Amino acid sequence: MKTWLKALPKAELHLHIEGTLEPELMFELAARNGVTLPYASIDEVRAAYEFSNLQSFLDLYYQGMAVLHTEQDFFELAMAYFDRAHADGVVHVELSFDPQPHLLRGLEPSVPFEGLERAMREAEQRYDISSALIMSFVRDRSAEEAMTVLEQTRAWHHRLAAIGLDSAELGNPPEKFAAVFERARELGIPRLAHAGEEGPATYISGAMDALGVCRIDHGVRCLEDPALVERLKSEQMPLTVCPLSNVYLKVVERLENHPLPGLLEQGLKVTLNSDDPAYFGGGMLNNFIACHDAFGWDQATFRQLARNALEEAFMNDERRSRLL
Ligand code: ES4
Ligand code: ZN
Repeated sequence: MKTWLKALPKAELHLHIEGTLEPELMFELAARNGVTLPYASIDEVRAAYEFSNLQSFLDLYYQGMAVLHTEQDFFELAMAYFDRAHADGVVHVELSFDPQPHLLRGLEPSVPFEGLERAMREAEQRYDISSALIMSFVRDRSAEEAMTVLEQTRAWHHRLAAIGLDSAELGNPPEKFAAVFERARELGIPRLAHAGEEGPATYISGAMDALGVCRIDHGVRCLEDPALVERLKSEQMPLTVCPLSNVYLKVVERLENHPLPGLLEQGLKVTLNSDDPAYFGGGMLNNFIACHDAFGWDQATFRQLARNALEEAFMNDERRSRLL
């Protein structure tokens, strides 16, 4: 089954590129850029990856990404990810990045954009992996700052597949960003948002109503509201679910208790994704294998999950029909 899951052509729709930073590269970039890390060794970094909730992870995630200084750093980060994704049988990736922490550290917007795009072109040539770029706003910072970043990155908007909304969910409901997402709609940019990971089901309907999203990242708490489940089903709203992430961040106690089987039974359009593979126990293949071990799904179920992702991907239709 593992061999079969590896060969299954997979599209990853929910991936934070800063969350692919492995400790080895973190140390290498820290040394290159003169950044002091609060760890003595790579083992110490890995030992720190014990999370009690989303915030305890985010603290390490923002600290780790501060080693990224140059276009070349972003290129190497993304290329290292593409190498592993290719080995996992991934054929398409939608990588999101958080511009705000990088801009706040003094980087120019061109640094992440140009570095990531060079890696995306290289992955296409080297591995025939297609990809799309998503710019995500940090929801525990102000809507005004997000609006400024949206305007400040105008020169790159034509290269974005979508904008997203991530980081600390509780206390930062989607409505806070209604004006920013309305501006993105006017500019013709598709919109996504994390919702219903730690936040309640109302954040999922809020993201649809106030932000006009075409996809919900996570969405696992939708089962708390049967009317919402009906709506998600009738609209076939994609949910980019991240099984191992939910275990590592204690959204569920163990994968066997994850609502995934219930989401599928309800006829929802679910995809499987890795979220932050360097922090949450591995990439796409590990997520697929963990679901096989926890739920005993057959090949038809995995084929459907992979198909859902290809159908919903930002990908040209000629490539999509070739992969489907
Ligand atoms: C994230 Cl798992 C998760 N949730 C919300 N925001 C994030 N940013 C990176 N990983
Ligand atoms: Zn995420």
